[in-house]
Amino acid sequence: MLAAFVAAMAAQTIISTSATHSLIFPIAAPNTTPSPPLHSLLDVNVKSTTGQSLTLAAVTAPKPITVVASTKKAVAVLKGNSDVQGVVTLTQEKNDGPTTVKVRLTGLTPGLHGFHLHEYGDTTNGCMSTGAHFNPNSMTHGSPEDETRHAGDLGNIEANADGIAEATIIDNQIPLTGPNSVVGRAFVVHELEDDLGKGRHELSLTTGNAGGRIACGVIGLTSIMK
Ligand SMILES: [Cu+2]
Ligand SMILES: [Zn+2]
Repeated sequence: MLAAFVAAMAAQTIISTSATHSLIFPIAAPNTTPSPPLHSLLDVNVKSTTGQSLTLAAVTAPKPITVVASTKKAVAVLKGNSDVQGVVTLTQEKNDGPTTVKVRLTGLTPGLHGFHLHEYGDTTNGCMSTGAHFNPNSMTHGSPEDETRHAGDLGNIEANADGIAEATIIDNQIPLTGPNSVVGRAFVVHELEDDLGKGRHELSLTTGNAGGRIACGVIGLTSIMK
């Protein structure tokens, strides 16, 4: 009851320019439907005078609130100058937790293909303008299991005889929130296998010598209900 009262008082403070003062049902703001029963969730949408909306919620019942708001989900649709195409989804359930990446690509040549998260979500010049591997910690190229790696180094995906690659990758360096968020960056799938920094080629420590960029897609937020 106390929590509800505090919330109601807070709401009253904000809506006082547009609603009459009432200490009994101060939450009866103009755009709310009949007052919810006091034992249920109180969820009051309040329009402030500046037009911003604000949600106040309080629970008076003993049951705990289930917090789902921290889950983030994103998606990238990969295409390029080839028959390769597919969809990659990313889900991060906790702000500091790992991101689960689900990949499904078709049209590949059978075998291994380098799969990276590149720095920019810029496809003005096709996959070439997505920049280098996402590398916020100024590391050299490696495998996803290595301590020394680009954050965007996700290793290889393997296409079967039908050219289909399906993979689930769980990684700690590609969050959907915070300063190193990968939302707005891009996935790139390559023509060749990524040598994971061990190929002794001059490109091994920058790109894994994975060859051309055959498809890419920009990461954008999507509904967590999907
Ligand atoms: Cu790449
Ligand atoms: Zn790399």
